Amino acid sequence: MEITLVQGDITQQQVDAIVNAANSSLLGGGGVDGAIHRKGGPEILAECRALRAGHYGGGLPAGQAVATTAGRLQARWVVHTVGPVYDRARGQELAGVLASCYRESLRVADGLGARTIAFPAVSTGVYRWPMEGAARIALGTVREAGGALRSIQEARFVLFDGEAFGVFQRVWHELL
Ligand code: AR6
Repeated sequence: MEITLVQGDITQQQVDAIVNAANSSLLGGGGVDGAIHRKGGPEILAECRALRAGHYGGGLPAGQAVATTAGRLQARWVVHTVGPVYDRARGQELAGVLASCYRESLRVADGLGARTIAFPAVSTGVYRWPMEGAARIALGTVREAGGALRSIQEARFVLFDGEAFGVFQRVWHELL
């Protein structure tokens, strides 16, 4: 599996699966979540509501992932995951939850047969996770999980601005 880094808008990516930095309600929000629902249309929200009415009555717990249609987006699926809200006092424990977001998203997308997947920098916006630490967890976890996947050939990190892109590039070169 190849890991690639690009700067851009995740909703514009031509990939099989797009990962959404959602919240437990699965009912939408700002940031990546807002953009995905806005551009993907109401079909995504309809499937999210159905998930809430069924298996995820209490919401999607942080660190887990679940797939829906991607509606009008070019992708086939949106994989919703819920990152942890940053709290320095619980850094170690929450790092495990953030790593789980990436592992679980890969597992769900791989199970669907996705060959390409795009990730945002989960938890680094509204949830305030510092970019560098988040990049280490994201890149390290995806690299480690890559070996056990069957169908995913490319995991693409899509960073919204130049600063985040620069941090991910630097961390990736340090990990190599
Ligand atoms: N494409 C790629 N990256 C983006 C885009 C985009 N279109 N838009 C923002 N980012 P956030 P979180 C970057 O806040 O921190 C929502 O309200 C952004 O610059 O989307 O996990 C949910 O409903 C940042 O670096 O997700 C939750 O309530 C990164 O994506 C909550 O926010 C993640 O920012 C989740 O917060």
